[in-house]
Amino acid sequence: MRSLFCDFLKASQTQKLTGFLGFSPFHFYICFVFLSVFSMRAPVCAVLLVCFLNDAAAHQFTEPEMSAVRERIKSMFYHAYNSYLDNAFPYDELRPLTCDGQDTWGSFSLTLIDALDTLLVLGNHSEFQRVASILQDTVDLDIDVNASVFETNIRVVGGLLSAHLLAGRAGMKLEPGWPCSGPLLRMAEEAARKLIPAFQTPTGMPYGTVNLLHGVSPTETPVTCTAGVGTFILEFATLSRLTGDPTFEDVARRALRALWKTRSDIGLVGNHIDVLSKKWVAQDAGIGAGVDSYFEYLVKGAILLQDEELLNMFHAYDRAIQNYTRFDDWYLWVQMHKGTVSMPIFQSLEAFWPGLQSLLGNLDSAVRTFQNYYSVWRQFGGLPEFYSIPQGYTVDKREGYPLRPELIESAMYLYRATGDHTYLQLGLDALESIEKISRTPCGYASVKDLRDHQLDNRMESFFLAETIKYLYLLFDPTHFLHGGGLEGDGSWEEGGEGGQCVLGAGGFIFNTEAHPLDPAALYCCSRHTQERQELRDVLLNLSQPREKADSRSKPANERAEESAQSQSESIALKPGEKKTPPALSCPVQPFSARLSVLGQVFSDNS
Ligand code: DMJ
Repeated sequence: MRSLFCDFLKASQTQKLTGFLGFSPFHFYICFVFLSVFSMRAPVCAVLLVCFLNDAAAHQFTEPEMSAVRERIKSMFYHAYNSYLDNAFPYDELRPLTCDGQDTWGSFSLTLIDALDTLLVLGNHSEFQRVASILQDTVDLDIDVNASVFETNIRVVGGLLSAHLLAGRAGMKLEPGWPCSGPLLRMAEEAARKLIPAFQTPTGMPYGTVNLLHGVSPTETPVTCTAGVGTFILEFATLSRLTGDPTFEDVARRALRALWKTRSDIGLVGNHIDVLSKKWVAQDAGIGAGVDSYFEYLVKGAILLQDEELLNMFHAYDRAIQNYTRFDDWYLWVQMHKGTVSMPIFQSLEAFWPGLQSLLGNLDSAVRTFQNYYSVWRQFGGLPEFYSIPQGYTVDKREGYPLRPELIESAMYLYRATGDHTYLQLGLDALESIEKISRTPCGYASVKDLRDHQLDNRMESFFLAETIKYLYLLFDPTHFLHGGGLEGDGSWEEGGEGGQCVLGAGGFIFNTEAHPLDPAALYCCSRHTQERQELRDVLLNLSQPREKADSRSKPANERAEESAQSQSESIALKPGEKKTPPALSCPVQPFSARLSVLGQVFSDNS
């Protein structure tokens, strides 16, 4: 039956199914006939899907075809990017229908920060250098703006960190001590320091919003979404390990551990939590909006930091997720304490999950779930924000597609893992859809409604940071960001006076806004910090007054607590205050000065 049906479809196909709707009117007609005859929408459409997937996979892309697609992606990028610069900069975002700009998530030229590393991905070194220096000159974070702690972290801190780590490849002049110091790193650190007051709660879980000048407002709601609590470890640990200041990693870990302790008896977390009382305010458990990047960061944090604690947390959650929320390789929403289904819907944000599964090696499951999601894409030419699984259709008021990257991101990981050209076909489908539905003379507009292709006057910064980047990387399997030694020797050496760092050798970890982070740089700078710390301990021991030295004989846990307390008291800067670098924490001074302690200078060979 299945093969007969497939043959029938194939024979009747007059052209390849790469149109922006995926299904031609003929296929809708066939589906309709089968629905009427069998009244079994899901199985019939599954048969249709298998036919289409087989058909799509049948096409093998040649290198010239891939290269032509890469060129198309580049021109999409420049169409939007140039229009942002011409019509919207210095605002956060371009408004692609009215051809002007608006501030959305703050007032920090967000699109430019978010797009910076994409310039390097596309090979545009000179523009990367130009923009990096514009940002250093123009971005002011001392502003009276209420900003989302989560968004500022993933887009601003993440974007600047990634640009800092890629500055060497982009041919920028590097200061001594890079990658453990540098102007973009200092900007990222400044931005992150503005977020720290949000973490000063009794639980360690952060508020969702912070004023960049005044800290947390006394009237701020204590209710934060789960992702808003658990999506910091990648950026904050990177900052700590590069700069030698443990504050950032400490607060991110404290928040993660607090969240972990609030899971239900059946091992699930809900959607929104009160960060003061630890009470779950929204109790829907799932893998999509409000939660998604929490799980992503447990896995990627485990990889970036070689951290078993984070991986164990994820595995425990994953067991509960598979047990209670997974049905036919879809993931539903369930009540976090009872496991009963509360919303049988698929959300477009969930489409990152197959990519995450592939990082863990769960390929079979990843492929099946991807196929479910791809069927929705083909039904609409994009992923609606919410899709009702039983009804096989969009959900009221959630019909939009704001040009999100998640399905393309998963396609990139799955293509990397399987080599199956089905994923390239998805990429091409996505490109065609976006061109046909969203392109305006001024950029690319979010789709307000996928049913009639009405547009919204908004182009989110993640379109250039993520959607375009993942699309490009999907069609460039030997790009250095894929790691794996495909790019020559796969590594790139640089380093300050502390020694050479072999960068990029261990691949890259993308934060949830697609900003790549280099585990080798973290290792390299932590090594230098550790060496400096050991040296400092030796020197302090030699010169410390007796009673100070005595306090070191306290048990380790007491010392750790004291130091955590003094750190948490000192981490937030008062308005207008500038950070004084902790003694010997950064290798920015010349080597001999670095060893200047208590008035004595120890030279290289002393
Ligand atoms: C991005 O800002 C990030 O990927 C985030 O984790 C989820 N939402 C958008 C993209 O859809």
